[in-house]
Order: sequence, then structure tokens, then C-alpha cells
Amino acid sequence: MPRRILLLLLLVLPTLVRGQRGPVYARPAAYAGLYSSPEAARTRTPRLVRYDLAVRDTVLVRGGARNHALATNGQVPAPTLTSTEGDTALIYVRNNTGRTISFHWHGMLLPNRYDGVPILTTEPIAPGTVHTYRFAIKQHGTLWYHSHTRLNEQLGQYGPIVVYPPTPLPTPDQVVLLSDWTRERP
Ligand SMILES: [Cu+2]
Repeated sequence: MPRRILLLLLLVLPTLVRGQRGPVYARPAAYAGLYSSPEAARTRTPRLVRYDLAVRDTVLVRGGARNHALATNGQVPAPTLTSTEGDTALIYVRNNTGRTISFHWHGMLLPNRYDGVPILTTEPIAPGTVHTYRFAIKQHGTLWYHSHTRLNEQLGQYGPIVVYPPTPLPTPDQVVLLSDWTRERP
């Protein structure tokens, strides 16, 4: 049976309500800076949000078994990419593996050539090269990104995308990403 990834992105319960007692969790960095007040949100200047993502081979130990995996910036799953609607994304993906890779920005509204599905919309990222994506962020919500090359996604190339709305949220969100991992090669 091939490795299966079951991925659920969930918006989890509010964590902080001003003036109330209860658990206090760290706010995502982007949230703290952008939503201090409705006025701050209104006068916010859209940003160029840059991410440098480097994919490399690694060994992942899960359930006592060591397996080959693909880490993005040293981690599986890949890091959460945060931005705000109205920003522009500038993403560099460096392929430090010996295999062809890709990243598809799942559900993002963007020009076809940046969609990230190899052959169909975007050229594959060859070993030792960097691919640049640049697109305006025209929506908000919780999405994910993942490889569209062979079974690289099942080897760990997947992560969350969080795009905040241009107006403040009453409470911050936390992302929970669930996946499974088997001892078998995909
Ligand atoms: Cu997808």
C-alpha cells in the first residue's frame, strides 16, 4: 500500500478574547502586527511577502522507523506561509535534492504560469536550481501547498498557507495539519 497523506486544515477555536480569562496562546507573528486595531488594518500598507524555501533530502524517524523524506527548510511538513489579502507573494524555491521537484499553491488564484503543476502550467524545478514565483494575493483563507511531482508530496513536501483577510478577525486562528506516515516506500 502506498503512503497516504490525509490532510485536514482546520481553523481551531479562538484562543484569546480581550478582557476574558482563559488560556493565552502565542499569536502568529503576522497577526500581531497587522490586527492591533481596525484602524491599523485600514491603514495597512500591502507588503511584498518573501519566502525562501529550500527542499532537501532528509531522514525522518516516525514510529521507530527511519525513512527517506523531503524536508522544506529542514522540516516536515513544510513551514506555514502567512500573508494578508492584498499583499504580493515572492517565493523562491531552491531544489537541493537529486530529483525533480515542484510546489503547487493549492487553491490560490494566480497566473497559470505560477500555479506550480509541472509540465501543465509551470516547468519542473531541476536539481540544483531555484524557481521564482511572484503573484498578487487576491483572496483570504486557509489553504495548503504541496508537490505535484511523482510522490514527493507523500515524502513530506506539503505545508499550510494562511492568508488573513484585510479586515481584523475577532480572534486569531491556529492551523492544525494532520497527515499519516507509513513505513513503506511510496
Ligand atoms: Cu493541490
